[in-house]
Amino acid sequence: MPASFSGTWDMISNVNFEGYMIALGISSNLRKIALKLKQRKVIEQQGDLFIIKTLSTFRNYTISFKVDCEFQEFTKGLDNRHVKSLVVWQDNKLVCEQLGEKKNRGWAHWIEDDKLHLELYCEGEVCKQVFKKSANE
Ligand code: VL7
Repeated sequence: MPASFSGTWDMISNVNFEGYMIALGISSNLRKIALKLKQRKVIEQQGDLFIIKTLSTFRNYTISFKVDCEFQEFTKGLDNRHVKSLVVWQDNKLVCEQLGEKKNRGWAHWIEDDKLHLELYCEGEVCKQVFKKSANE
């Protein structure tokens, strides 16, 4: 069993978020705002059921899903696209494929050294984010 992802996680690093946003076609004005944000993940996990909230002072984004069950995702307030998403376990990694207009789009989450890791992929760009458990828990 992988470690639980549940909890409140604060961003400590964010590498190539700019490249990922360019691949998604985000405007330079919006990128400038988004780049400055310290994102927070609030994750509720019950077995293979997940709610993942990405929070910031500017915008919030929430998805919920069950591992191995395809779902329709609308990336509201992000790039505003409709994608068909599927999250699976690959060893201890939670891996999501987001099928749609953008090729090679998805993400992977895992826990390593008490930190939450996230890679976001889009059309050859990889953004790497790391989060630490919030001091409030
Ligand atoms: C979600 C943002 C950039 C537009 C606003 C930036 C607001 C805070 O897919 C993601 O996470 C997965 C895995 O944890 C769960 O949904 C990443 C944030 C990516 C993409 C687009 C900039 C405008 C950021 C919501």
